[in-house]
Amino acid sequence: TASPAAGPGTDYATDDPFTADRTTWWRQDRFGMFIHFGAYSQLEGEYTRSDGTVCRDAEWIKRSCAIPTRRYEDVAQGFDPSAFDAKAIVKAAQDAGQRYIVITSKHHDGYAMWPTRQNGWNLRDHSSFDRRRDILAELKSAADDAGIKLGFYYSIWDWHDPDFADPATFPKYEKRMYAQLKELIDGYHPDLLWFDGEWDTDNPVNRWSSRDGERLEAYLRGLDPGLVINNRVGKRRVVDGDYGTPEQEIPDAPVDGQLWESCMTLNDHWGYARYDQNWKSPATLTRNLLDIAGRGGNYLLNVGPDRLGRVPQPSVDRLRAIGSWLRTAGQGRAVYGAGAAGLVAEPSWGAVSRRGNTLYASVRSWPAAGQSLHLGATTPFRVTGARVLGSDQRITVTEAGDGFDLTPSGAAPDPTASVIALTVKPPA
Ligand code: JFZ
Repeated sequence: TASPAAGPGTDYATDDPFTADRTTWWRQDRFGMFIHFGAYSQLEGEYTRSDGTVCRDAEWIKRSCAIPTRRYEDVAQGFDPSAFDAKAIVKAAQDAGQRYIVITSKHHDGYAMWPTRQNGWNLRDHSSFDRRRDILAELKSAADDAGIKLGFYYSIWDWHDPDFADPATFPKYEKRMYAQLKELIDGYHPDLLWFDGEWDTDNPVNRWSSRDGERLEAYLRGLDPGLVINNRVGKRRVVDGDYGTPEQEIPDAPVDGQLWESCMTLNDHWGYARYDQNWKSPATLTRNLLDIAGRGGNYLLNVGPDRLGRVPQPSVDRLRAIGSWLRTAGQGRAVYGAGAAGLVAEPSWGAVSRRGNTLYASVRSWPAAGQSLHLGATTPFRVTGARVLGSDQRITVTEAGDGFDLTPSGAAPDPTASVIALTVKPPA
């Protein structure tokens, strides 16, 4: 059984990593919704060439299917996401337990999803959509009503603007990009900007330099010092922006000295692809969130609305399943406001996060009756209490080898992952 509570002394609650700065909400919220939606959504992942053959891809379809610009512009002209329902999207995020939303304001195809004044290549001026509507404004208002933060993805790389490709005119492109970002900040007051397309490319050559990134970040901070910005604003992976966007889908350990966020898809595409039904299971998605939280990261999980703006039902169902896990028996405490556990080695049977003096061990392989879970300590600590969320069974804690054995008295209350909350104290 748990050892008796120790007397006063230092405790882990005082080493709370959540010192206040502009990233505080983001570090605590842990879980967000990514939305890939743009002119490419009109094709729903399939382009039929003039010879009748079909080429498939999602938000990269113009590039990977070599769609001539004029054809792609025709596609965009027919784009009419009349069923886009900001309230329904925000509700889907809320049902999932997602506390922020990041939507593509402009992807690599350069198409702006708001009525930008910098060019006509946007959802109001080049579409069949109701000219009075502005989906970013609708989303901002619905998110505000729900207390959900809103961020904008913005691609630096631009396939459409002719000034992008030519070094002589690149400064003109850059000026328009600055102006677009100012429109977004002044007009929609985003909480976060998620840059992309900063990398070296050909066709068109991407000349974005680390100095360009530094200059842009300083400009944005001048407009709104509270903005959270990802590191792809520049080319210096660790120092640019507020957090990293790891290339591995989920890093296998906490990342030293850098906040990070894994963005992932629910199926195999970011943008809508009608043929892609390779959905990840709710258990996998929930466990990904737990692994990420236990390694101190955030999870940005993507939906791709169809040509009318509707989030696919399989996405909504999976999001709801994750949210239902989080709402069960306070299991969300293993995620929100919790971070990398420290103190312990990541076990093979699950993930461990910590908030202050509480370790949350999320167990996906619950031991058979009489068997135990080993928790290896990387630094000495004591365990003064242990319980299973959503169950009144007892957990026997015994010191064993480099740590503790945890022996439950009953079955797993949750088949996806059951959370053992351990109260821990530094050694007396
Ligand atoms: C980029 C985009 O090209 C893609 O369409 C999508 O929007 C995604 C979220 O971001 O793709 C990337 C960018 C960076 C890496 C991988 C895919 N990376 O750093 O490994």
